[in-house]
Amino acid sequence: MPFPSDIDPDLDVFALIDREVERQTSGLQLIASENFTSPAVMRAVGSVLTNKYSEGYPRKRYYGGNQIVDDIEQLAIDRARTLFGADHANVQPHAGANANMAVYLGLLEAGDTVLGLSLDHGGHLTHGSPVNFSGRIYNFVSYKVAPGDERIDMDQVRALAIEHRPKLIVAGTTSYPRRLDPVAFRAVADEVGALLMFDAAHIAGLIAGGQHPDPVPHADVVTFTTHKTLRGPRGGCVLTKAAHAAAIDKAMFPGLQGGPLEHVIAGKAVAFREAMHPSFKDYAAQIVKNASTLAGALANQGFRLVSGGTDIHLMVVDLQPFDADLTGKEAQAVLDLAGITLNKNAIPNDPRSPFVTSGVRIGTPSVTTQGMKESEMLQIADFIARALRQRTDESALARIKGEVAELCAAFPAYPNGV
Ligand code: DSN
Repeated sequence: MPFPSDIDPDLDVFALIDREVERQTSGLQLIASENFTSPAVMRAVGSVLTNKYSEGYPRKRYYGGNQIVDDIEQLAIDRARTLFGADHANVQPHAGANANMAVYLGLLEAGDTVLGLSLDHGGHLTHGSPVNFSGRIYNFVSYKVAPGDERIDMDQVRALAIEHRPKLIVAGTTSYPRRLDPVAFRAVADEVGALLMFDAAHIAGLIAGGQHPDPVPHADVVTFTTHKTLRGPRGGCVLTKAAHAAAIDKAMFPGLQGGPLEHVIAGKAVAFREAMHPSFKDYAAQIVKNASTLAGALANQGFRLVSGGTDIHLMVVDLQPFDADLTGKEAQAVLDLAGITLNKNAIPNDPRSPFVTSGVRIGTPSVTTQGMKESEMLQIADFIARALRQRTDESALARIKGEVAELCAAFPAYPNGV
């Protein structure tokens, strides 16, 4: 049977995609976990590989016809190992949450004790939140940032590890603006005989680009997503020491997932190759410089930076000193009207609920992909402050949206179209 030629209803989808292209490229994308992936990655992800079932692993599949898919997945594995210097890579996780789930399934028993950063202090749902499978199946104990400097306090991590004797320690964050110290986490894990998992979801691109201490030599397993600072397709990956390879592979399939998304795995292979290019080091360095400049400029506008600033790709901004009545929820909505996309975010010990919050999180991976540098960061801080000061003035917000669109037009994410 041919494909239907009367596809008018489906054209709605493509009209909506065109509108999303316009939204992404005419506004500022400041969500710290997002990026613009390359046309080459999108070509792989949009390929006929989506047609293929390939449960299993290269040369160990359950269905026929996987000769080429095997080569593609092996390429992705080899490139991940080379890029990060890892013993073993599993490139099948559909997402970062699946990568973390496979590690827990492979290395733990239900009820085992795990140490992780509290969600409201910058951790992830899968680091033991009570509403997530991780917090329901395992006995997570949370560490927090210190009340004074709002940084992870390794003395507290050590004290909790000695008190609770976890089987696994999770080092990793989603809204924490500072580097983590893999050596210090390894020392605590060794002292209490725990395994160490490093969740590098946000910072994988910074690690690949030499802008963050490398956790791979120190952690038993490193999980990450491929679509954030690494700039690949949406998905996850697990790197392991050789000793854990079989357990993690078995947990991923058949333990957790069915057929791998080979079109996405092909996109990961492309992205790993792109991240090996010498220009990726410059990209990672510029992300960090941009974040630092933007944080400084926002501080000059009267905002407070959680922990006093940033040394990675993101910052968490406390809105209270700028305007005590302004919530993260309102700031997100107002900035959307001005063509600036970011997300509300709890600050440590936030007096407001996670649905309202007193802060926002801002990241520079996307604008850096567009080629923006320090001087554009000063403009962005100015747009944000002006929009929030004039938040009840619709025409002022429309004016700023026009200025934002002008800036973005000068830095096209996809100069040759998508
Ligand atoms: N949703 C991701 C983030 O924004 O950090 C984490 O899963």
